[in-house]
Amino acid sequence: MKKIITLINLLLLAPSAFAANVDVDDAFMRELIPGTQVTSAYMTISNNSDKDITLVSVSGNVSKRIEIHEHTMKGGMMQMGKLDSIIIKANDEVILQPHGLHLMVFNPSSPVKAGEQVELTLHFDNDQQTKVIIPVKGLKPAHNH
Ligand SMILES: [Cu+2]
Repeated sequence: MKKIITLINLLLLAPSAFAANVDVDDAFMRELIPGTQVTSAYMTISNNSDKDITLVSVSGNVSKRIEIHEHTMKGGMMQMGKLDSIIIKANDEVILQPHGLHLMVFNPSSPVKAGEQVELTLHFDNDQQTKVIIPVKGLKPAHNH
């Protein structure tokens, strides 16, 4: 029943949008580094369908500008570049993680502190989209033991 309500909400909000057949796991946004206006977000996106799906953009409630980025090594230097999209192959997954693919979040409208939750919407080709609520994690991993 819950799933039906979610689908109806999605249709009411955006009549042309359809929920994408993907799962998002291990998602989090990094706390904003003090003194900067940029942070990043990571997740694993699994495509549960028999067709390739393309992530074309990401929007969120804390930023008007979120870009898909990748890190690459060039001449021994780590460089960061913007991607237009990410293809997630049929029944496969793509991992966004530190030092690899990531979402770059520019000029967040709030400080984005550890413990908060933020909302992201992943926009795929064919008007499909998936909304996720993800936690904000601190700059350093917690060492509690
Ligand atoms: Cu980046």
